[in-house]
Amino acid sequence: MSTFAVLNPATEETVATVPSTSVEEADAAIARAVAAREAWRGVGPGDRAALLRAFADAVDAHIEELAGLEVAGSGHPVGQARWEAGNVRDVLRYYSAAPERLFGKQIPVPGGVNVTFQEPVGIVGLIVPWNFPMPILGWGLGPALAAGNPVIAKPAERTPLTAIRIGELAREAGLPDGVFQVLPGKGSVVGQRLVDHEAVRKIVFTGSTEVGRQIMAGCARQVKRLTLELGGKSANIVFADADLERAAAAAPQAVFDNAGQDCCARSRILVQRSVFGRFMEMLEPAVKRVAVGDPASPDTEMGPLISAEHRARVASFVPPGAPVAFRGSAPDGPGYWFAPTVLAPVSPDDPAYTEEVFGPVVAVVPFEDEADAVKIANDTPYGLSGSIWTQNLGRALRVARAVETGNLSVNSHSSVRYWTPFGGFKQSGLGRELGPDALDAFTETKNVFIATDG
Ligand code: TAP
Repeated sequence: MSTFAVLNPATEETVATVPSTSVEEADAAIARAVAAREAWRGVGPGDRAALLRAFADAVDAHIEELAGLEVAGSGHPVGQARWEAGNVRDVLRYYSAAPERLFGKQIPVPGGVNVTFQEPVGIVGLIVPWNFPMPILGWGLGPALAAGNPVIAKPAERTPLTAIRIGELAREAGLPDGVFQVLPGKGSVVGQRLVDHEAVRKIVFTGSTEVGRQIMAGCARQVKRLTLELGGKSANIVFADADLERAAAAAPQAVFDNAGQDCCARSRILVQRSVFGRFMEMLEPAVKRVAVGDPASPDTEMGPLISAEHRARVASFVPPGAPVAFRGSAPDGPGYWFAPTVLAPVSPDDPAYTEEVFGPVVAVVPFEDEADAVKIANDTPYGLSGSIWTQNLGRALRVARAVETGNLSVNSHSSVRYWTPFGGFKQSGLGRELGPDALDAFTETKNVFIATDG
């Protein structure tokens, strides 16, 4: 049996050794899910809701343990890791309300009536990246289970620990055998098998645009349903009339949260030229204040990067001679540390300006007017997120409509909530189902005509 060593990104020590699932083991898990499908679908809405609430309670009772696993296995600051575990609980509770509200329509037609049913789509494969192992798992798991589907999750090879524990908690909470299984292992083996196996009827993929393209092609071969959330290169647009102090204070969090390993990171800050100098003066102390260090300390705001390879990739965006305006700090010694880094002025063909860095590096760019800001913001193949800072509500709405991106915040750094939709434009994917309509993506509509004239 092959295994994978999970390393603590802050110490480089081995935290756990996890078996890598083989294709044969993946097939056996899919067979268990097939066996569980009818029984899970047949659990009455109220009972399914009660099981989801019991599952949420089990997660709630283990928040500290789950947070500890994420601190050790992913290097997330403990405050953030607690929030992430709580997010899984909250998502399960939110979707526990859905089974009892999952009903179709009745449509009068000549000679009878049509009725519709929202049927579970079938086995759902969740392929999860390493950057937010818990929330991204929960966002697929909650609506998929609520709609009556068995779920098989493939966590990222590097960060399987919390998913494995959440899988155990589901069993302890009473979810029947085969309804939720977690298969740690390689994307090219387990993930690919979920995409290729005919019994898996939907894939929820979050990850890189490159792998997303392959998954989309694989799903197309079997006309398999697909949720696709990919990369981003989002803009944080600061107009001259904004509350500059607030915008500058929030900008580090908007890009350095999770050490910049966030698809929604606002990794380009666009600042109106007339206030560029003042904004940079305010941004510098805010960046230097970011507390980078031991993820287990409650005061830490930013931890290490996930791996040595990833740190080398991030560092390649800041080569010798790069236009570093200023940097924050990071510990020395073991651990995959990288100090928050602000680049300016940046040329429009600099990879730090054009590509997703997925690390704590931000490019600050001046713009002239509203039209120029929109043009620069849209000058990317991605379209996931972004922020707009202005006191002018009309401008905020105009710019929000003009920026080709799925999740925007006005005068705030954050836009992702499980009870609101999560869009994706251009090569950032197809959008993610969150909010009250998420079950539409985990059910098929069945339409039945009943003749009343015979
Ligand atoms: P990927 O390399 O794309 O990996 C994502 C997941 O896919 C992992 O579980 C990976 O397994 C698996 N995988 C790899 N090859 C596969 C294949 N051929 N078939 C099926 N599954 C496969 O991305 P990453 O490095 O983990 O995450 C970083 C990227 O994800 C960034 O570009 C980021 O923007 C994006 N991301 C997007 C979002 C949203 S919400 N849009 C959220 C988080 C991350 P292994 O672990 O074995 O490689």
